Amino acid sequence: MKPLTLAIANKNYSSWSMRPWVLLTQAGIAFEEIQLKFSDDGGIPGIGPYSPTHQVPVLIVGGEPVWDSLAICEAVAELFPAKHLWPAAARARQVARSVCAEMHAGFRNLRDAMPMNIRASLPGKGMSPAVQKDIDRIVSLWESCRARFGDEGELMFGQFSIADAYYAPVATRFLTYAVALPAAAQRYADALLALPAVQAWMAQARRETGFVRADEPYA
Ligand SMILES: N[C@@H](CCC(=O)N[C@@H](CS)C(=O)NCC(=O)O)C(=O)O
Repeated sequence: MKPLTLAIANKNYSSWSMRPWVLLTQAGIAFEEIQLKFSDDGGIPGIGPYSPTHQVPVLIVGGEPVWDSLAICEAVAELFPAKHLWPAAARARQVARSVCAEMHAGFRNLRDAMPMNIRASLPGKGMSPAVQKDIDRIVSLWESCRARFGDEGELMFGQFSIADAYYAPVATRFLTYAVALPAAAQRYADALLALPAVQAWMAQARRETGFVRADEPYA
């Protein structure tokens, strides 16, 4: 049995599950996956034994739960220091932590109006001035991280880091809702979406057939 087990929900809808799954997969860290399914109201039957919050994602490490996506990513970075999951340079690492915290705590308008729905095509749905403001801030942080820290690759801090895993579900939303981006932000979104782990998650999401009413405001 693998020492790490990650419990997630539907790959089509569960943006918080996507982050640590992409992190572990892209970094080549072996883990066992337990996939539970949302009920129509967005709850997760069967999550009780795994997660003290009754939410996904939850990572089981040596039989003990680590819950909440940001804590999971931090725990994985600490367990696998050789994978360099945060940028190496101190200032880049501080900014990477800030942009992850900003995602974790914010962008509520975007998250509410454009819920992740990888297999759907919903151009123009959900757009409003408040959502555009969230998008403008994301574009600005992507552009500034790329310009300042992105020399060594195509990703937010050059090489793959937790920040990319954190913004992968945003890039899938921009695809689903056909959000127009400036060129540099679009280049970053394309590089992010092209990561093998992101491609794998999206392919599996597209094969899912479960329809979750709570995540389908436009159906
Ligand atoms: N802050 C948490 C949010 C987790 C979260 O909202 N998960 C959703 C699925 S993406 C969930 O478990 N929903 C079920 C529920 O709240 O009953 C994290 O970052 O992991």
